[in-house]
Amino acid sequence: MKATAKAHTNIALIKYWGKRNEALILPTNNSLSITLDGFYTTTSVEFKEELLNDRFLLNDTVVEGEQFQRVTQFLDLVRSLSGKELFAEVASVNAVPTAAGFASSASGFAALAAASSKAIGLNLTDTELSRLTRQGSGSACRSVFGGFAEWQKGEAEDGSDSYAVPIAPMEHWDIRVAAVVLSSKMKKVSSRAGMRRTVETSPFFKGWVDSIHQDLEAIKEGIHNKDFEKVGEIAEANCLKMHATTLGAIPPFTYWLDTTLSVMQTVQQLRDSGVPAYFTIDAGPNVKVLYLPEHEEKVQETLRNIPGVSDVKLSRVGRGISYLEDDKVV
Ligand code: 2P0
Repeated sequence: MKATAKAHTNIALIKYWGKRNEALILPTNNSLSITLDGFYTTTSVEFKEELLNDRFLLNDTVVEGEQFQRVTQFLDLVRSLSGKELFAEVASVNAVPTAAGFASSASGFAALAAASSKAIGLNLTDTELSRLTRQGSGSACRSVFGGFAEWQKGEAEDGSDSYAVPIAPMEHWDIRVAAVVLSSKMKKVSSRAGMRRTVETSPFFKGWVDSIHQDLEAIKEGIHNKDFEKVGEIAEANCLKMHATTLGAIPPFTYWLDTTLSVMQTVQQLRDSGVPAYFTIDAGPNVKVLYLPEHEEKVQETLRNIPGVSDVKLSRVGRGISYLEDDKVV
């Protein structure tokens, strides 16, 4: 009863920002992301008769507290789906530098969902796996798929129609993402708390939700036609709208640092000089820059030279879940 799965992080071009049901992790809006090959988590899960509790090792260190609780609560879902009351040993290795500002929860929960459901004998379709993964962490449901994926928010109160669907495979389009690392400090407002405060108090939240449909339709057309300028413009504007909602919250907050603005301005200057590049930012200060392969050298050099930038990590579009045996994909 053992399985190992590998899942990659993703970066949203249309952001998930706001829940309509916190317990089931149901969002207020659809979102769309690129799965990234550079950052991933590999997780092994083994269910054993003799265990009296779950155990969770992350990078060879035993994890307790809140992080452990989230893993064990997720395993409870897997146990109840399978009807088997067995505890598990979970070992994860993260190739997602926390400092790069990627949510390791996306690759983490996608790998955990895939490995645990396989180990316990559930034979899930990708849709079923995405729906299960969502209940660990919302953005993780998009990492079940490679390439470009959309999380459909669904309408049902039980979440049965809230899962990700593939929009285009990784081979469709070679676009690149540079993760610009500014700060490794823990953020003051977690994305969960930030979403909640925004939904409950920001007068801009309605405007955010109302604008999503148009952004989604346009970006899907842009992805289909490989129209980089169109995709970049929509992604950048969508990110700015998401961050604008936090300034209207009570109390107001922002994830940006002064260096975040420096990177944003540098990206705009790159564009003015004829290099198409666009930024997007998640619930943290670090900036992700979208660009095309032919501009990799120029983009990387420009970003590295910004004062306050500590690292720039490059990634291509990545694959969805894979299962491993003896380090080989099966
Ligand atoms: C996203 N973010 O679409 C957005 C953009 C942050 C900003 O998904 O509470 O860790 O586990 O569902 O998925 C971060 O939120 O939140 C996130 P939960 P998650 O990628």
